[in-house]
Amino acid sequence: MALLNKEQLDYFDEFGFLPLEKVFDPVKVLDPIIQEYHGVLDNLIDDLYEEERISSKFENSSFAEKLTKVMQETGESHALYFDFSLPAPAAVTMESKGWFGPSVFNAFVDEDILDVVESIIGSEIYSNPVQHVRIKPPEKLLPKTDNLKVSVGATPWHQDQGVVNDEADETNMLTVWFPLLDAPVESGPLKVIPGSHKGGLLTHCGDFGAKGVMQIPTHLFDEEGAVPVPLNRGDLVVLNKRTVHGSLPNISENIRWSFDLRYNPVGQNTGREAFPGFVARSRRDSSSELRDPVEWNHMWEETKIRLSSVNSGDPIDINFRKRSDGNQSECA
Ligand SMILES: O=C(O)CCC(=O)C(=O)O
Ligand SMILES: [Fe+2]
Repeated sequence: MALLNKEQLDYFDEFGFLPLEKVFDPVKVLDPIIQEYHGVLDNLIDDLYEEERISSKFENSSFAEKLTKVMQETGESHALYFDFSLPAPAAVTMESKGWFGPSVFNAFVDEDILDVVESIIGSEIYSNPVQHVRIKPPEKLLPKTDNLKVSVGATPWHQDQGVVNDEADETNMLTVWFPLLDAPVESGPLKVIPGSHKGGLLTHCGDFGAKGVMQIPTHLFDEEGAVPVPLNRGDLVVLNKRTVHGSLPNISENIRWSFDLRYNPVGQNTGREAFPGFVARSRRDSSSELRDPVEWNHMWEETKIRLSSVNSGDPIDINFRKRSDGNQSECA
């Protein structure tokens, strides 16, 4: 993929999002990740089986079937086990799980993806540590617990600026979302409000609908204008940090599996400074680019050790997901 053209950049400026087809090679970028996650799921299954929390290891089942069974039998998504992140800093312990595998890292620094990012935020690109994998089984197969609804149900309306802390308010943060499996509308891809990035940061209400979930009340924007963004493997969508978005429910027969990554210009605040980012591309100083997946893995391991020791001693108040703005009277 080459750099974006003027028409594409104008579209992004006008609507605050830009879906792009066939940006990268899904066989090269996605298949190794899927392979890696088979191992992650099997490890989780071994752990849960040992703890007698599941009835079987589901050995002859597909990835999707195994994951669904695990969620059905435990009533939990185990989302953190798969995620390339850590819980909120105050909750990090040495037992915290996450997945920081080489194929995941390779996607973060994929040249085709970085070309798109460079077109929008420039050539000095920092990988922002606000990043998630989301694996959502068909809703009809899951127990209707709040816990599962929050972690693997449809994502409520928000702006990404509203879910990082306010130190990043001046940061030119770009969200990159792509599916690992084809994500048609019924599988629950993103939905966006075109042009909503022009209206500034809206109030995000805590515990709205479900506990711990930040969401923008629908009377603050034009929900009728929402458009779904179905994508196939190899496609991606980029979002402005103020574009109002969420995701649709997964009413399909298959899992809905996506990565959402964020990038900002080198030197700007990530909004989650307790977690490690890295230089993904620098035309000015290519020696500053991180290209070693093992080093990236170590950075997260060290973060876990550091935050665990803080938590087991004298807990400090780390600024995470904290915003002082927003008019809470709009949340009623
Ligand atoms: O994939 C989802 O359900 C939500 C993703 C999202 O909010 C994001 O990419 O910023
Ligand atoms: Fe988001």
